[in-house]
Amino acid sequence: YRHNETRYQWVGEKDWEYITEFYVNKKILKCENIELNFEGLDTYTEVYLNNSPVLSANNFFRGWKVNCKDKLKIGKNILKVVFTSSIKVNKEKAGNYPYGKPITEYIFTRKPAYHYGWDWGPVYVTSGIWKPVYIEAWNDARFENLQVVQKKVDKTKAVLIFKFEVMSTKNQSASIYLDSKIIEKTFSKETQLKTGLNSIEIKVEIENPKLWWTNGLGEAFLYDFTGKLIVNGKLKDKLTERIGLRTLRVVQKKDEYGRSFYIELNGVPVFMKGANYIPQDMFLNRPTSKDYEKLIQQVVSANMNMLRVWGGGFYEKDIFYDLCDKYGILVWQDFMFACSMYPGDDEFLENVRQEAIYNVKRLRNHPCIALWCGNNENYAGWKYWGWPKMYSKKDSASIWHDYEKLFHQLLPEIIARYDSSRFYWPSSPKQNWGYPVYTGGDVHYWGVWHGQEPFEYFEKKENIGRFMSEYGFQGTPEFNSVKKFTVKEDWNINSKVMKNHQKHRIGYPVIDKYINWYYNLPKDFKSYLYISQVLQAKGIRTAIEAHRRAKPLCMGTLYWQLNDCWPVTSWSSIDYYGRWKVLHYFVKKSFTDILISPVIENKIFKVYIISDKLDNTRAILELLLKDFEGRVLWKKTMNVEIKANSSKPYFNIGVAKLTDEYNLSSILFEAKLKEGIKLLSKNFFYFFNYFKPSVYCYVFFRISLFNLFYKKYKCPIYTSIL
Ligand code: BMA
Repeated sequence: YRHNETRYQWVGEKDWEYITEFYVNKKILKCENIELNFEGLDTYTEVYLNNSPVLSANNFFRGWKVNCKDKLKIGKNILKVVFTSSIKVNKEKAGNYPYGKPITEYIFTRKPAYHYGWDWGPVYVTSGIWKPVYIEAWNDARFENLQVVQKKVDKTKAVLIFKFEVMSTKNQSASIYLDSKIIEKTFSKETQLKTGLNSIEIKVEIENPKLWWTNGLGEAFLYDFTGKLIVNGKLKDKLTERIGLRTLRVVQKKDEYGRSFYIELNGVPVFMKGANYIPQDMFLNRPTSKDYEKLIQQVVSANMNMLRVWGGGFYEKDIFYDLCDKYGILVWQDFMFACSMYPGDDEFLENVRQEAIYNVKRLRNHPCIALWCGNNENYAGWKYWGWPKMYSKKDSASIWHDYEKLFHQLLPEIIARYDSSRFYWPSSPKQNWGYPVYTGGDVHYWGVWHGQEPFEYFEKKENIGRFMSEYGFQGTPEFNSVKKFTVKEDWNINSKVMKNHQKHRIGYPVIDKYINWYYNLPKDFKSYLYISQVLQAKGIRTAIEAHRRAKPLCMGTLYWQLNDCWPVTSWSSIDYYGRWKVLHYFVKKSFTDILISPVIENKIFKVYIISDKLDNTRAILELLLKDFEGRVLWKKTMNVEIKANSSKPYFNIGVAKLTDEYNLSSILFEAKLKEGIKLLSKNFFYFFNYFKPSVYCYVFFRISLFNLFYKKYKCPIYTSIL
């Protein structure tokens, strides 16, 4: 609310103590094993049970279990949890950093990086218990984990191996039963458990299985399996797992454009349509299951099939992945490292190892997880943004060595061991804008916005890579949302409050510049909010359509960013309060499985049709030229057979020919695609307003400067400045 952020910084700078009391009865205390289970602690934590230390924790991203049987007593027990400010710890560690100044101080703490502030988020360095805490008491044996390995999956048969981990307190015989109501079968295994951890495998075969498909391609079918652990005729533990049967590969092979990078689902190349996802709040215990459900439904209704869980946030809660499984949304899952270079000492690496094992084991049975990715932009910063120049040659070699240990050794080893069928990708992006981007891997294209290039640059060949994992443009929240965190005196873009809720250094000036290029400067605050949203939508639609037209060269487009973690002017398409910006409506239209997309390429006006469907589609294409009074000046109707999974132009005409016959500045083009009476896609094209003269001058100036720098320093101007 308003500029509360500036008033509450002290909270993160202090240490905090949480104390509670709870009661334990005889029955619990008699159990062989009693564990205190913390699912999430933020972050440097000392735990005391009845005044005895029981746990020292140092990682937000994982759960902690401690045996506490000998510390408990019947009746009242006191639990004290003490948190040390991570700001203090970071400062201290930064002071001992062996290579001078670290790129950021948050690298020392395994906690969401965005808590320390981002270009769309405030600084709230939280401390506390962010997930449930409970006591678990058990006898004899229990399930520790289940991994379901899909050995073979096709239309005729699925062969699965259920790998149970069972903890036993003694040598004893046990049975495991596994059943699924859907296939109406029970599988079982008798086993001899040894004291400690045991592995038991059950093979399951399903004839003619129903496959799991992404949103738009079919049903995201899920099979429920229930496992039961029986010892001496008594049920000791029970678990349920939902499995989606699918094969998924990230295909990188040589082709006519370079090296591919696409998702192949159940043997079919699938174009990824989606967005980058950030945490839904600064305070992660706040979003409810309902909030998750609402957000993922908004993703589904915008025709998306992928989200990227970005590395500066956190490994999401189970419910997030459950919903993605249910609705057919694939997840590009980053490990939680972003925009920096991290330590590589043994203690740090061991901490990360435990975090990675914990999360990989927690998430690996979800069909929604498409791939694991090491980090966000750490490699880009090192390779393209000039970070090594901040250090001596020797130190930069050591920092890079630390990078390799973490992202080229530790994490891929963990994936190979715990989730071997999934693809590991060391860093997003592989390729950065300003360099040739189409040779392979994913691309973050920030020429528009950070590089202040016009929207038309989204369409340039050299800016479209094999998989566009980031690009974006800011828009403000709408007035109803702004009213929620402001009072009347704040209703000015330059007010203290509106500036506080804009975290990009030059956010508003950049928006102004683009408004000036494409529209006119708005007359008042409300109009500014409105036009900034229209502008954002126009820009991102240009990108999405260009990326989809470029299929199969480009096989994925994830704009930055889906959502917000507080009310702010940002790149999001849905604001903090869940309201759609104009962009989200445009995204929904631009992501339909069949899209008409008109464009001028090399002086030829072309009408593309892009289909993500797996079958050919017969449709009627209706093309119209209209003046601004709505009079039809020209009309053409054609029967078209749209090839499955393709992109190509179905109508071409030279721009010169059009100019001969029409005054292009006073007409518009309208294209409709119909299947019977059903409208599949509709789009407009304005020949005028392609851009204003001021933009031409600006672009000419930039390109000259760019070329000069490139020749001299062999890198783009932005990098040289950095
Ligand atoms: C991207 C992201 C974020 C950032 C966004 C907008 O590159 O990875 O770090 O918020 O740009 O600047």
